Amino acid sequence: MAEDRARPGELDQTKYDADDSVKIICLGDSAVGKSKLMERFLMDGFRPQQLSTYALTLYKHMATVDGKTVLVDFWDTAGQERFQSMHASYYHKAHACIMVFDVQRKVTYKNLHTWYTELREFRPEIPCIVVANKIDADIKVTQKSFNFARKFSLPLYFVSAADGTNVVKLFNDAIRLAVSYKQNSQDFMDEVLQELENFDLEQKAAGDPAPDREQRGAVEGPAPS
Ligand SMILES: Nc1nc2c(ncn2[C@@H]2O[C@H](COP(=O)(O)OP(=O)(O)O)[C@@H](O)[C@H]2O)c(=O)[nH]1
Ligand SMILES: [Mg+2]
Repeated sequence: MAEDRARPGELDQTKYDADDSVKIICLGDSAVGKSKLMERFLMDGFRPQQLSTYALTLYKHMATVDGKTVLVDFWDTAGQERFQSMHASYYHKAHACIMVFDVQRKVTYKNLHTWYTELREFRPEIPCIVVANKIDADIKVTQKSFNFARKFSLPLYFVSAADGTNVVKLFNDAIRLAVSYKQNSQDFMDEVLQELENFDLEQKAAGDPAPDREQRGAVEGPAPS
C-alpha cells in the first residue's frame, strides 16, 4: 500500500473503509453542470486533483458532522460520461451519489434512467440525490413536477451552480447521507461478505475442543436407579 501511495496517479480506495472518510460520486450527462456545482460548493480553497489515468477529478473537502471531522472525496467525471457509462471503479465503495440533469435540456432528464440503472447495478443501496440544475435560466421549472425522483423515492433539489441557489444545502445533505449510510446501513454485498466472514469464524470455533456443556452433561446425567 505504501508503494501505491508513492506512485502518482494511483488510486488507493481502501481509505474509504476508514470511519472518517467518505466517497461521494457525481453522475449525469455532459455539460449538465456537475463540475460547476462542485467548484461552486468548494469555492474557498478547493484543490481539484486531476487523475488523468482514471479520467476523473477528485475534490477533497473536510466537513464536520455531529462534531466529528469527516474527510470527503467528491468524485467528478472528466469526460467519460460522454459514453453514458462509467468504469466500475468509479462506483467502488461510494457512499452517496449526486445525480444531475439540466432543466434546459430534456434529454439529460431522460438519461437519468440510464445513470440510475448503472448506479444500482454497482451500489444497490447508497443514498442518491436527484439534482435539477440551471434553474437560474428559467425559474418557472421549479413549479414543474419531475416524476423520476418520485418514482424511485429520491430527494429532488432545484439548484443553480451559476447563482449558488441550494448548492451548499445540496452538498451538506449529501455528506450527511453518506456518513449515515456508512454508519447504519450496508449494501447487500457487504452484508453477504460479513456473513461469510462470521461463518468462517463459527467453523473455526466448531473445530475447537468440545464445549464444557457436553462434558458436564456426562457427569450430571441421571443416576441409574
Ligand atoms: N445558466 C447556468 N449555466 C450553468 C450552470 N451550471 C453550469 N452551467 C454551464 O453549463 C456548462 C457545463 O458545465 P460543466 O460544469 O462543465 O458541466 P459537466 O460536464 O456536467 O461537468 C458550462 O458552460 C457552465 O458554465 C447553472 O447553474 N446555470
Ligand atoms: Mg465536468
